[in-house]
Amino acid sequence: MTQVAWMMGSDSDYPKLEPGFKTLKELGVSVVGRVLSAHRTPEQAREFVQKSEAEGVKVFICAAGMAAHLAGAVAAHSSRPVIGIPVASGALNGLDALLSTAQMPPGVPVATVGIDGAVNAAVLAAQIIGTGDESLAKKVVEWRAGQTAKVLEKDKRLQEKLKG
Ligand code: RP5
Repeated sequence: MTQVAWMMGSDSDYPKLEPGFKTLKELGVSVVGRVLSAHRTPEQAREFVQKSEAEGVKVFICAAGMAAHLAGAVAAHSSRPVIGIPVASGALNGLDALLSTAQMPPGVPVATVGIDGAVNAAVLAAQIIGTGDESLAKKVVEWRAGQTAKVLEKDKRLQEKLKG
C-alpha cells in the first residue's frame, strides 16, 4: 500500500524535490509522485486526492511555487496530514509560495516546511507515519543518527585542517 502521495504543481519543481524522494527511499517509505496543479488541473488533483485517501495513503506532500495553493487545496479535500513545500520559482523566489502555503485559515492546517525543504518534508512524513509503525520510527532514529555521525566527521576533518 502506498504510504505517501507526493504532488507537485509542475515538472519544473521536481529537481528541487528529488532529494526528498531519495530520503523516503532510504527510509523505506512507499511513495507515488504526480504532477497535478491546483490551478491548471483542479479536477484531476481533487480526484487523485480522493482516490489516494480511499486507498489508504497516510500523508500528502504537496510542492508548488509562486501563488502556491496546491497544499491548501489538498487539505480542503482531505483530513489526512498535508505537508506543504513552498518551491523557489518566479519573481519572488519562493517567498510568495511560503506565505501562500503556510497561511492557512484555522481548521485546515498545512504543515509547511522551509522553501525547497523536500528532505524535511520526507522526514516529517516518515515521523508522522512512524507514530503508528514501530519499525519505521526506528529507521527514522537510525537515519538521524547517521546524519549526526556525518556532522561529527566533518567537525573532525575541520579540526585537523585547522591544526594544519
Ligand atoms: C507553480 O508554478 C509550479 O509549482 C511551479 O513552481 C511554477 C511554475 O510552473 P511551470 O510554469 O514551470 O510549469 O504552479
